[in-house]
Amino acid sequence: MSDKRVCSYMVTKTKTSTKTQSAAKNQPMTVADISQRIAHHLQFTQGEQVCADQKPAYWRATSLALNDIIVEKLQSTKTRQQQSEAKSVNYLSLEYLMGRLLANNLHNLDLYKNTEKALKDMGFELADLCEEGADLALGNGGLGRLAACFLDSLATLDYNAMGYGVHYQHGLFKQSFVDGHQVEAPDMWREFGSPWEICRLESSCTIPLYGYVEEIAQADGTTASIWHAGKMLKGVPWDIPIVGYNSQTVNALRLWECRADSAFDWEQFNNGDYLNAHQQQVAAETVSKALYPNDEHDAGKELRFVQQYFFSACSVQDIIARFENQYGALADSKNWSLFCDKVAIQLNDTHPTIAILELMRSLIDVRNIDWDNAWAICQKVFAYTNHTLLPEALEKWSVALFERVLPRHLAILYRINEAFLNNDVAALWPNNDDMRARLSFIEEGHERKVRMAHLCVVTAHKVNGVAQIHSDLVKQDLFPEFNQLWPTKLTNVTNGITPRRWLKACNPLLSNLLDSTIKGDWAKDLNRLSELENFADDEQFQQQFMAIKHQNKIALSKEIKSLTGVTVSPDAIFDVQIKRLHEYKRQHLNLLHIIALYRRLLADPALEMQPRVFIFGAKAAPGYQLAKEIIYATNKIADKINNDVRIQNKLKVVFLPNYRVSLAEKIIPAADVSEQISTAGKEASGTGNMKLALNGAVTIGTLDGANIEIAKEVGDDNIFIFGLTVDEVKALDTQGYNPYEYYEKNAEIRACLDWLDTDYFTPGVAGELSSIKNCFLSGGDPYKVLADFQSYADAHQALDIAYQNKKQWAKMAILNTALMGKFNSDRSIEDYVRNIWQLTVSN
Ligand code: 26W
Repeated sequence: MSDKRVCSYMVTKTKTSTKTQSAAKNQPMTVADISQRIAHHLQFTQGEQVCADQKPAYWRATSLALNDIIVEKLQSTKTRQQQSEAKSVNYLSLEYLMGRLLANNLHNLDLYKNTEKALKDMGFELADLCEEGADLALGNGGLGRLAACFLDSLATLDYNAMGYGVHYQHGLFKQSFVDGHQVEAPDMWREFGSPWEICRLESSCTIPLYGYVEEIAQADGTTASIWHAGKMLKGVPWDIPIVGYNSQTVNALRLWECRADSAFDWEQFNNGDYLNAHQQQVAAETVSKALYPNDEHDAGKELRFVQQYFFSACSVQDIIARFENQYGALADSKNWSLFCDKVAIQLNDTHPTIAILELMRSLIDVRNIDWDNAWAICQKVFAYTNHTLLPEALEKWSVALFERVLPRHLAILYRINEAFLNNDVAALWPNNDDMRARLSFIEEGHERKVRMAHLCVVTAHKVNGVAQIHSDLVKQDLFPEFNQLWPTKLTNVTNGITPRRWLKACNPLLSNLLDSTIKGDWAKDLNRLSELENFADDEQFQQQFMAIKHQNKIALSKEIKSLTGVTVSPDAIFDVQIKRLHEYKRQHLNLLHIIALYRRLLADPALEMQPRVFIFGAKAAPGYQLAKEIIYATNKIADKINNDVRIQNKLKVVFLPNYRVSLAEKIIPAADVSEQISTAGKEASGTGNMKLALNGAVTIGTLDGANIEIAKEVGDDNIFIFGLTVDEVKALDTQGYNPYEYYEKNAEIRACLDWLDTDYFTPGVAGELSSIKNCFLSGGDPYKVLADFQSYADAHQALDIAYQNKKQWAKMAILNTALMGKFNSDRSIEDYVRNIWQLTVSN
């Protein structure tokens, strides 16, 4: 420990108190206040001990000190929200990709600079300490990160909102590479507890499942259903505060942890079988043990089904309990309609669909509300967001499994289905069995299945897609009959990203430049960035802007060196593709083009070409074989290219391991080029495209998802669009797509693919990369990589030429930053508020 540290610690130690003067007066925290709070936690929470590495202790003490301030604000927010009786939105999502919280919370409370000073006096760099925190990686990709951005915006805009999620013990797996292969290890984000969580024991709930339903005839001729559950789970909520940026509000993200219900299971198993009772505890804990690492693919496992139900039931019970706490019992008929005025529930994809059935059950069986009223409430309260059109991601659960785990819920589902088919469907398509079969919640076949999306669409008052083209396709291709039935139900809310995390916090150099160039707070009103248009041609500004990009590239080069051992030059074009690994996202198109560039360079070492570094970051679902093979092939090809002196460093390829939010925060500020190259019609929106463009990267992309809207904002001159359109992809499918044609006609494609059959990239083991060639040819190339290859390669050539003109490129980069105002998640939230949730601000 340095003298300086001992000294500052001793000084503050004498006057520790958790509530400091400036907090009490609601004034900004001074440096002294912050030091004092940190010292308090070092001494009393941590019981500070002298050890070699003090960073973890200081990170924790700083986080705890900040959390004290945040919790005070959370309490005052709660009081204010209760008094104003503002309607609340409850965001139900199985996934939240929160990333790290320290820097972001400090920025949002405007305490970053003072905390930096306080820690400097103690001998620490705040930026270094922030690196100590684990990412909260409780999600897979886009859907989970979107949920995190939305919570940030809801708090920033002072809306009354609660995020509900699962308190996974292990978030998304950690990824490393061993000889180029992906290896997974468990994520231990809270091995020693997290400083941000508060356990709300008082709000625990019990969740029944399994068992059977008894129907009892009532005196009035109706039947009452009594569910005799075979098992009980306990839901324990952990709250993570969500701090708004420069706002009055701190909301909460409530994450449910599953435990055995002791009263139930201990009693049943305790008699003479103490150890078996422990087994029950362990079994219950598996429900919230781990995040399912699949995106866009439904695993169909019972544990996942139980996880979804457990989560949905805890959340619904909690929503009702919070309502009844504030407004009185729901069984009181006056309060039914009040419930709809005060509560909105948003389903983040179909994963929490069972919440609909659970709310029906709670109202009918527990609160004696009649069917029609219960159904009317559900229809008013629920809305559903669709995030994907891929058929393999559309959830279907086997009826047999449903019946075994949730017999009462299945009975409710059947009744909703019957009413829907007999009333709505029969009215528009009388005597049409084909239509009944198509729209029924039940897919018939050798294994009957429940179509979760159908229940969502029929119940929800609004169903939205996440970018205009995606929403159009939801209407045209996915749910055309539902759109005919209810022409105003299907709508669009284009996704957005929070400019706080994705510019202010992750790119401090650019943020400072924007602060000094733009009037007002651009981080609160991102449209202000359009003022930069006036500077796009200004040479001095161009130089400043590009000098910052260069600084960020130097920082990323160091990170690349330490993560991969590869040396890259910050003078090269940094070309970035960061997202989950999936065939439809076409990392293998990027790879095929890299192979082509490499061939061209070998054929002509003097080839005129800007030096280029291709940077990948992607995790493959552990069971997704082809995705893993694409990672392996990229690593092997990278190895060969990076060590080939003949190409004089004109080409480098790096695959950064363990792509996650905190790594994205380092890559994005340093990117020159953003790869958004999915097959048209397959990427619902994309949000990485927005983050990269906001930080001054120029997009090379297809007319897919939000790329289309980005292109509209920045203009055709400031984006490189290539490839088939949605209509052309459809036409090609109708006509019959044959990848062999491209292989035969295009010599470059043929040479690149044949190269993969040799042992050139995998010395001594010919054919190790043949699976990649096969996925194009014998696999049928379902995502049309070969069809788009030439157009992609041409777009890259145009990009290369554009980059040579420094001023032209600077202008493009600046305009990309300037014109991203639309993609602020605050705008998305205001769209939801206006068109779907009908909230009012609570301040
Ligand atoms: C059942 C397994 C499973 C798990 C996750 C299926 C599907 C998912 C998600 C819907 C996948 C996902 O993250 N989709 C992405 O959502 C983003 C936010 O709207 C969009 O920007 C992406 O385009 C979309 O792929």
